[in-house]
Amino acid sequence: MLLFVLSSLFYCFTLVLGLPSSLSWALGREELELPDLYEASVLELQHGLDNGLFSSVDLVKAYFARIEEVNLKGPALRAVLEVNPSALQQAAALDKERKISGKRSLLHGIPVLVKDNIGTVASEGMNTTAGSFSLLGSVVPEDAGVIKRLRKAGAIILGKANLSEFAHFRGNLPSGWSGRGGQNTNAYFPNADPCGSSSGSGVAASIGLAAVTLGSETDGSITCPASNNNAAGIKPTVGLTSRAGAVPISANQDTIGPITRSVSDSAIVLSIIAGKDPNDNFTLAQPDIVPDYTTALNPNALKGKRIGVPRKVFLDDGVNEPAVVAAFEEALNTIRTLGATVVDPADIPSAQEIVASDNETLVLDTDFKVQLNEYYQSLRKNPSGVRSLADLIAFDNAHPELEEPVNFTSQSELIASQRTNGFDAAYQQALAFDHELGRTRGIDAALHEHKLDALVLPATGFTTVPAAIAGYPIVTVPLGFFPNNVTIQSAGPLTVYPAPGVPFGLSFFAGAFSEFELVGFGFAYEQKTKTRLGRKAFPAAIPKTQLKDVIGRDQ
Ligand SMILES: *[C@@H]1O[C@H](CO)[C@@H](O)[C@H](O)[C@H]1NC(C)=O
Ligand SMILES: *[C@@H]1O[C@H](CO)[C@@H](O)[C@H](O)[C@H]1NC(C)=O
Ligand SMILES: *[C@@H]1O[C@H](CO)[C@@H](O)[C@H](O)[C@H]1NC(C)=O
Ligand SMILES: *[C@@H]1O[C@H](CO)[C@@H](O)[C@H](O)[C@H]1NC(C)=O
Ligand SMILES: *[C@@H]1O[C@H](CO)[C@@H](O)[C@H](O)[C@H]1NC(C)=O
Ligand SMILES: CC(=O)N[C@H]1CO[C@H](CO)[C@@H](O)[C@@H]1O
Repeated sequence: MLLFVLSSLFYCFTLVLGLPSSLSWALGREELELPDLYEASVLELQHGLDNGLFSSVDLVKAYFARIEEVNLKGPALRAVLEVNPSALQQAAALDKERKISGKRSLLHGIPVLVKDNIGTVASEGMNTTAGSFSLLGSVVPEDAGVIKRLRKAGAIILGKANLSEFAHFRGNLPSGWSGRGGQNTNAYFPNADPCGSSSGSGVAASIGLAAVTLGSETDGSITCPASNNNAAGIKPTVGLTSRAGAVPISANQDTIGPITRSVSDSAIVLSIIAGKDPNDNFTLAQPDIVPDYTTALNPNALKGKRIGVPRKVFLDDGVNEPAVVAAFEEALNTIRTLGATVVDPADIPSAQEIVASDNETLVLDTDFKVQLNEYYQSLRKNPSGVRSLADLIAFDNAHPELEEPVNFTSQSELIASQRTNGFDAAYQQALAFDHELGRTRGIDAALHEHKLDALVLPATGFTTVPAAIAGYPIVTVPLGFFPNNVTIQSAGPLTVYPAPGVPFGLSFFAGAFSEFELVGFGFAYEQKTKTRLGRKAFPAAIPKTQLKDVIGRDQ
């Protein structure tokens, strides 16, 4: 309301004085009217767009400039692989449409950065490579299912985010590294681990290099970068969002979801990308109606709920940083304050077996070979000549300067996957065990036994595994930051973790298609604590360009 009055006043003012808009922005009112892009929410951006304070063209220009400031220059975060050469043109068309017929959705004219394993048509000018030179210049048959939904909703694909190459399924490599993008790093401490595999999406969300981002998760790849980068993330139930057109690991575990600065923004994005897609038959098993997840954003959502703490294995053995443990115990008190009953402990019966089992490895190794071969075969064109997993291994070895620089040579996952024998009896057995361990004797059993609405754990450690093998959802929100005196440790040849000020998150998880409830729980906790606002990125990693710097300028 206040914003609206101010903006009307502003328009009277410019009209009367007839100042060119670039000048009037210099008069000091912008602080009152223009959102800070470090933190700006989708609703704030829509408010500004609807009221003509700025356009989507301005937004794209501002985000491009912010990427330019920190991606290769300054702290060289290497979060973004490519920006969309068609984005400004698309933004102009969407601005015009907004004026004529209003907005199509809450994502109309909103710039979205997507992980580079999510296919976008080459005619637009960007590649889809999962970070690998073996896919540079490849032509995908069509946009990925989630990209089709984003475009239909009026979103602008701003660019492609760096990632752990092949979503961390290449080998024993540090998170956030890809042949094409190099080592992506965290904005909260120089050279800190951004976590992966959706590292670029997490880092970009954390400092406002885009309005919102998409990542993908097979086991931890949305929730961990959300955790390390002070962001909110939703890892949807496998089959809620389409994987069609994404560079695969496993149809049994892959899922695409948002990483954003707030649960509200994630809920907005999920409401648009969720839904059935004939090109991904796992999506046909979802409920017929996609809920409007924004109606789950209730600060009292935890009231009267029962939230369980599966301490055995996942907390006891999985989390050893004192700062995380302390913040988690405090979070349990907050959850109680919000009216929930905390059931502690509420163990997952299969906990010990889950961490001891190699069933997941066998399933993923097998699925990856079959599906990656299919992916390469589906391409209209691939200049590298790579058409299979076997070709990929040979390509990497033949191009060490691109794909195997010193300290980044491992292809152990590719090689293990190449050795698998398809969907044989051992595979079927392993998949059945995974469902039993993750679902029936796992999350379902814990929920049922203790009459719970959800489970809660720090996002670190192996919290992601039960939900990964079950195909179940997780909502992650900021929990805290490592203290200034934490001992800095190595996380790879170029990265450190933990380190002072590096964030960590809190994960709520439950059964299939429980996103609506989990979004509510994450939102209630986020609104009560506002942890994200407790710390900012290190100064050099905070982009300086704001909307006032681009409005009314040609550049
Ligand atoms: C990505 O692909 C487009 C064409 O599809 C090409 O023009 C562009 O140069 C490529 N980007 C890079 C970084 O090579
Ligand atoms: C999806 O289709 C494939 C064949 O196209 C089939 O093998 C698979 O079982 C189907 N999966 C589901 C979940 O329906
Ligand atoms: C798969 O899980 C079952 C049940 O815990 C276990 O008995 C079996 O050894 C596991 N298989 C592998 C390959 O780890
Ligand atoms: C860091 O500081 C806190 C409180 O100021 C103290 O309790 C803790 O022992 C210190 N940790 C280290 C590793 O020095
Ligand atoms: C490789 O890693 C080692 C140890 O992490 C480091 O000492 C060395 O400088 C690295 N080499 C290069 C070329 O980065
Ligand atoms: C947008 C951008 O800065 N992309 C860069 C990502 O990193 C690669 C490798 O250093 C560069 O070639 C791109 O220009």
